[in-house]
Amino acid sequence: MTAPRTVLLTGAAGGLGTLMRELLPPYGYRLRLFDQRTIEEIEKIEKIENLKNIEHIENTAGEPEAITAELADKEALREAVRGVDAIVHFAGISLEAPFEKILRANIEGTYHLYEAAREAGVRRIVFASSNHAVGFTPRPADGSGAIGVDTPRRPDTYYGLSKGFGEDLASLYWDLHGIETVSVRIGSCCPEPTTVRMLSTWLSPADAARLLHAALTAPDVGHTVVYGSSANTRLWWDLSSARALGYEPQDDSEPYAAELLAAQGELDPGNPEHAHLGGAFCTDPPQWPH
Ligand code: 15L
Repeated sequence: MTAPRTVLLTGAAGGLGTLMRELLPPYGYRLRLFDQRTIEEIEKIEKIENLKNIEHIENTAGEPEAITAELADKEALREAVRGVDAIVHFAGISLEAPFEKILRANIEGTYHLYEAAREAGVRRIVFASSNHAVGFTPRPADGSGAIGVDTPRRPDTYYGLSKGFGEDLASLYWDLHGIETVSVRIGSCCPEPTTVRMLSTWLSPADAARLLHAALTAPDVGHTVVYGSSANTRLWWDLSSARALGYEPQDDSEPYAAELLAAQGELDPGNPEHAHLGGAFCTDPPQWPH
């Protein structure tokens, strides 16, 4: 696939979106930003026009443009996908929430996005799936990276369930409509690991950008599922399908291990929170605040 130039980034004002707004453009992408939050939260862009409930922001050379709308807004989505070469789909609820909210934001929202992509002829999507699609999978005792992408889905929350739906939707739109997707089961993407669990699940922001670039440019991906982590010494899952796209992780959480283990201790296999890939999502999931 020729390198996509213009990429729609949904969830652009979120945690991951904020990191990738900075880290993706150096790979040569021009980002179009999409988020339901007020555009003031998206920096360095200038408001030029209001149209109904869609805010169109900036369109001058070299700067991104932005649209503030919900994924349920089909008109806004049509506008957002027009002319883009690919989509990176981060938007939605990224923690646990009542099913009705997950249904609207993650399940219906992702469906609306794929429909807009199909209508506009967009050929490649990178979907932010999550380790929580398989969160109730028992964790390996070591860093053998033994959990493959073919492990049966065992969602740990409605949130994880919605990520499984997104992966299946991607599979359907590949088979039916020829839209390619890389579904990335992201581990824990943050500047530094802050828990012992994250020593296994951590995805450094720089590696996240490397992985997204590989997912956007690898040829003939059809629908490919990959795990999204750095090359952690204590990795639980298998990165081979990500590496097959050309992803070469550069970071490892191990330099943080001594301090985190001294403060928190080793994971306890007898503790249900520590016994599964999804960690606390299996026992007391963090709740979406909105
Ligand atoms: C996720 O899917 C969440 O969106 C993120 O907030 C983290 O909790 C991450 O998983 C994780 O498992 O650490």
